[in-house]
Formats: sequence, C-alpha cells, structure tokens
Amino acid sequence: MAIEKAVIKKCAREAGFDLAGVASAEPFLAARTIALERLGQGLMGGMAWYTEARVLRGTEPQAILPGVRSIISMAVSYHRHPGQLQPMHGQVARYAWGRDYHNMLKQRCKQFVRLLEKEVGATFAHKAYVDDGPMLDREVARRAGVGFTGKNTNSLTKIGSWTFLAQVLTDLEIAPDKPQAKSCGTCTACMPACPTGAITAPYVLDSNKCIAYLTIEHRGPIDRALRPLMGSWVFGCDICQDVCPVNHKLAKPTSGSALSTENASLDLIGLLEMTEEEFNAKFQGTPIRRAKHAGMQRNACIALGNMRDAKAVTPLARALRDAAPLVRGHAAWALGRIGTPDALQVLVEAQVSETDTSVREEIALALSVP
Ligand code: B12
Ligand code: SF4
Ligand code: SF4
Repeated sequence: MAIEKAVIKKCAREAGFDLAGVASAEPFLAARTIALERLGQGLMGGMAWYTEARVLRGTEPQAILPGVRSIISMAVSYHRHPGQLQPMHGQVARYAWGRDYHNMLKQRCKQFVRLLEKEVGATFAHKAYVDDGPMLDREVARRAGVGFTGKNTNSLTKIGSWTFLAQVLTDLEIAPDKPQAKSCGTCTACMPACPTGAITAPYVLDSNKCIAYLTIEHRGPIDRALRPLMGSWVFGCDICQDVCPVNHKLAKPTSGSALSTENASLDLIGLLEMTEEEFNAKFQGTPIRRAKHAGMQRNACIALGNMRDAKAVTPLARALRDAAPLVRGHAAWALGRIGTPDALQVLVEAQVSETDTSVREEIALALSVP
C-alpha cells in the first residue's frame, strides 16, 4: 500500500518533529565512498568505534532492516541563545545544555510509529536511529530533502543547522522527496572562523583538530599547539554554526529548544574539584558524561590556562597533585600559561616530586615558556 506523504508529515509534526522528509532505501554509495575516504585519511581522529565495517553497514539500509523500502528523516531544532558567559566558566555547545536528547527523540520516534500505524491501520517493520546508529544521518537528511550539506559539514535545514536528526527505516512504500537544490553558494564564513582550522576544505572536517572531537571524544592529552586555540570551550563547539548566515536567517526555537539548560556553562574550578562520584552523579543522564571525569578536568585546565586568571592558581596547584597524570599534565600547562611567580613556584616544587614521565615533560615545557 502506498502512503501519502502528507500523512507522514502530519504524524511527524504530531510526534514533535519540526521537519520530515522521505528518502529511498537505495544504498548510499557516494556517501560511503566519502566516509571511507575520510576514515582512510585519518580524519576521524581516534574514534575507534568509527570503523570501515560501520560505514559499510550504515550505507546499506537492507543490512539494517531487511525488506526496507523507505527511510523517513526527521529533524528537531535545539536552537537557544547563549547568555553572557560568567567569569571562570567554560562554554558548552548548545546541543548539550540539558538532559540527553537521545531519550527524548527516541520517544518521539516511537510516538511517530504509533501514529503512523494508526493511520495505516496495521503494524509495519521499522527501525529508528537518533545519532546512535551506523547510518550517516546527515546524508539521509540530504536525500530526503530535509537539509543540504554545508561547507562546515552540518546539515542546513529550513530551520537552520541547530537541529538533531533522526530517522525511521520502514518496509512501507512511500514516494521519496527530492534533495533540496540549495547550496552554500559563494559563502565560506565558517572556514576562517574555525579557531583550529579544522575545516580543511569545503565539506571536509579534520576531526583531529575539531574542538568538538577534542573535548568530547578524544581520550588522552590534547596536542599542545591546539590548546591555546580552544578558548573556553569545555564540551563541544558552536563557532562554525554561530557564524553561519543560514542560521542567522532561518534558525528558530521550537519544542526541542525546551530541553533543560542547566549545563549551558560550567564553573571551571567546581569541575576541577569534583570527585569522580560527584561528576557521575551531576552529569548522569546528560551528554556531558560521555567526556568522562578526567577528560572534563583536562578540558577545564585548558580553559583556565586560556583565561590566564591568577585566581585559578590555587585550584590548579591542587590539580597538579591529582591521581590522573592526564589532569596533572594539563594543570601544569595551565599554570605555565598563567605564568605568575606563584604559578611558576608551584611548578618548580612539583618538578621535584613528579615521577610520571609525561607530566615531567609538561612541567619542563611549562617552565620553559618565556
Ligand atoms: C562522528 C560524528 C562527529 C565527529 C565528526 C564530525 C564530522 N563532521 O564528520 C565529531 C566528534 C567531530 C562531531 C562533531 C559535531 N557533531 Co557529530 N556526529 C558524528 C556522527 C556520529 C557520525 C558523522 C559521520 O559519519 N561523519 C563522517 C562524514 C563523512 O559524514 P557526514 O558528516 O555525515 O558527512 C556528510 C556530508 O559532509 C557530505 N559530504 C562530505 N563531503 C562532501 C563533499 C561535497 C561536495 C558534498 C556536497 C557533500 C559532502 O556527505 C557526507 C555523507 O553524507 C553523527 C551521527 C550519525 N550517525 O550520522 C553525528 C552528527 C553529525 N553530529 C551532530 C552534531 C550536532 C555535532 C556538533 C554540532 C556538536 C557540537 N556542537 O559540538 C559538532 C559539529 C562539528 C562539525 N562541524 O561537523 C549532528 C549534526 C546535525 C546537523 N544538523 O548536521 C549529528 C547528525 C547527530 C544527530 N543525529 O543529530 N560529530
Ligand atoms: S565545531 Fe568548532 S572546532 Fe569544530 S569545525 Fe566547527 S568551529 Fe571548528
Ligand atoms: S557559514 Fe556559509 S559556507 Fe559555512 S555552512 Fe554556513 S552558509 Fe555554508
């Protein structure tokens, strides 16, 4: 039975999605080539879970849902305006300001399926993904006409790029939408705006340099050359979307924007002084937990080093005695950046007692910076 597209859009709207479109379930061969190329060139950083097998499966819908005929791509805006950043606070990317969006969107996908089953008068085979599967969500959105690909690699929809993407694969036969005929045109604003130069060419992102990757996905020390460029971002980064004229024109708050905002910015010293148990309890059920306790303390050290405020010397001196060498090493870097006589004195004292080779190296480098 063929389903009217208007019915799909009505069900998506009623389930709480702002946009919906339908893509065919043909293999995503061109996107597969691009993703494998990025992987082969090392542009996916140290994301060990992003494998060739994942890309092959994610670009072959039949491997995910045998008998699949259509893929419904849906988007929800999370657009909100950041308030004034308080002193000694780190910035968090908008998408992560509140509770985990995966649960909210998964619920909306379930509701969408329930509504559509009612319309169709029968159950149907389906599989829903919300950022949590091997498919290339942006490519599905592009094929379904939900958004076009921006040079910053984000999907630019009719309500801008501050959107979460989800998709439901189904064995229902639905006439596909057409991809949008739009493009960035001559605009290149996001490329020079990226502080680390992570957008190395239009549509190409080097994750190794992207602050979103470094603060969230990367485990271990962050390249010293990149640290000064990271500013006060401690979880994700929004710069290439903030400067995008498509967002200036089209982005608007919707029901997704009503997600809570308790972590719109984070007190850096508080973060540095939190035990692992306190960290896990505070960030339980939020995206921030993904970066883990030591990772977020590493990020806090970098942000404090970039702020160069002498008030951070005492908490950083305590962090220089942390159990995790990762935190000690980045605290040393931050103290070197602050560079006041008491910050340097702390480093000199730590040099005597520190036994970890990598931290000793960080201390020596921090003391050698003029
Ligand atoms: C891995 C990953 C990351 C990595 C790598 C990002 C990247 N650009 O590849 C890191 C950790 C850096 C990251 C960061 C962010 N991410 Co992320 N991430 C993913 C994930 C899990 C896979 C993406 C992927 O496969 N990348 C590999 C590349 C090759 O695939 P792609 O990005 O889809 O690229 C497509 C286009 O770029 C296009 N393309 C590539 N080259 C070319 C060339 C031309 C000429 C053209 C026309 C097109 C084109 O085709 C590709 C295939 O469709 C997806 C969820 C998912 N399952 O899809 C979320 C996802 C992409 N992330 C998302 C978000 C919100 C973010 C951040 C904004 C979070 C933040 N504020 O910190 C940043 C944005 C940074 C940026 N500029 O991209 C959203 C994006 C929503 C949207 N509207 O675009 C997604 C879709 C999650 C979701 N379901 O909502 N992310
Ligand atoms: S998210 Fe930030 S670091 Fe990553 S590409 Fe965009 S501006 Fe650059
Ligand atoms: S800033 Fe310009 S080039 Fe970059 S994604 Fe937006 S429209 Fe495209």
